[in-house]
Amino acid sequence: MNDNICAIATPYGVGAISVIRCSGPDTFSLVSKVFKGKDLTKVKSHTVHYGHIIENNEVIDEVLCTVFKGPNSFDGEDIIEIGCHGGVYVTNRVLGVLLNNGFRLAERGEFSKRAFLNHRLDLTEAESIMDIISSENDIALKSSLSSLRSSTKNLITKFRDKILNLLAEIEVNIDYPEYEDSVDVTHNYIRPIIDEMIKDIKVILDNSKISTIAIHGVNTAIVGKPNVGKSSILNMMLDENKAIVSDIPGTTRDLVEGRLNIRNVTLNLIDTAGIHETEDYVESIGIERSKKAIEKADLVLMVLDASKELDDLDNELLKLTENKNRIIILNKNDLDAKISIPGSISISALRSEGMDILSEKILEITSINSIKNMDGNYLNNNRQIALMNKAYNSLLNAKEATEALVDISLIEIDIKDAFDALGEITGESYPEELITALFTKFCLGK
Ligand SMILES: Nc1nc2c(ncn2[C@@H]2O[C@H](COP(=O)(O)OP(=O)(O)OP(=O)(O)O)[C@@H](O)[C@H]2O)c(=O)[nH]1
Ligand SMILES: [Mg+2]
Repeated sequence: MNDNICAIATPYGVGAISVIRCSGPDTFSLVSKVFKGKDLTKVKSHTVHYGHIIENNEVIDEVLCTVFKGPNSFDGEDIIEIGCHGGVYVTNRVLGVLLNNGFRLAERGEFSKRAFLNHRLDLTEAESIMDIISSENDIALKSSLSSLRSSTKNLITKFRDKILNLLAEIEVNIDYPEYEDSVDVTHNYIRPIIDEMIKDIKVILDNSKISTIAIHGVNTAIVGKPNVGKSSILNMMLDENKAIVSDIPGTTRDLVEGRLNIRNVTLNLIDTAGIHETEDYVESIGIERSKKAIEKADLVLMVLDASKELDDLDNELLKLTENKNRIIILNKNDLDAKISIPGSISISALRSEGMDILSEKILEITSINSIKNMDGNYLNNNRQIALMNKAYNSLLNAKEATEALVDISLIEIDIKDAFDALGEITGESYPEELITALFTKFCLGK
């Protein structure tokens, strides 16, 4: 049995209004005790009522109460949302009145947890609410909204149903081998079924890599030798003088970061210290960081000075970044060109020329726009992706076992593991303590 909880659901600070959310079996009678207006135990669901919050005959605030009767509410319980004036002090006074009159302060994510436990939402839908709140671009918002409308749940359920069917066939075969109508579950029978699922899941995992980058931003490192114009390029891209530019090699000594959106693609840009041999201690630390930034980058902008011949260091850097998702930028094209490299782009950061080509190239290489053709066939949440990977590996093990002709009752264990991992994504097989840990990552009042 749930108790009665309340929390401020709007951000802490001054605004026009604040909303305090109350939920639990006695919500209507408890709020009615402190609300001077209508008797909220007698009003219709989904209606709004004007009145005052009162304590010891003193008016605390003028409010609007929105009433939702369970189970047709966010968390399936009786809910009242009190809209009061949006000052920190007055909101806390109203909250205090509720706490003095039978409500307990909700924990983080407790409303969403109740919605999950009352089967109003599955885990993917609950997570999508937080993903909507933290969305920073259109792709993130759209994919979280579609997840809230069950796209992820349906995706997972499709695989779970297939696996369940296979598990049932295996079981029938083991338990009733004499039963004539059942299919003969041999290694050759189950292998293609597993193989097809492996292929389908691989597509989802590959798509998810792209969508994750699209949602959280492409980690983009600008790298190259000293003085080639990396900081100038950062400034050009951000359209501000964020990094110091000078003709002294070694100007940038530590990472400089910036964030920008190119037609819905978010880039987390890092300008790095020019890489070269140095005796200078501080500079050498910066160079170490540059190398780490290359390792972590989803995209490397490899900058060369077009007005100078390639030297050993350029070649070394080209080699170092060759296996990365990379764009080679020949900067300083306002000067006489000494080099040309197929597939590279040519710009002048000094004159702010070339941003268009650079943007096009970035959109092309990150394949982020392909997300439009993925038709919801991806996951956008790291927890979900990790579990999908687990299911994938279990199915790979199962497939290998069919090839090695391992006893089918043993292969069944791997298939069952995949089934459970997928169930953890939607919350159908998720331990209680993990549920609690998960929801504490939510906002207060959510
Ligand atoms: N002619 C010309 N000069 C440029 C261009 N881009 C940058 N520069 C100049 O090149 C010099 C070095 O530029 P920075 O942007 O500081 O180079 P950096 O790669 O960040 O250098 P470090 O931080 O020392 O590694 C400055 O004098 C810039 O004005 C360009 O497109 N054309
Ligand atoms: Mg620099």
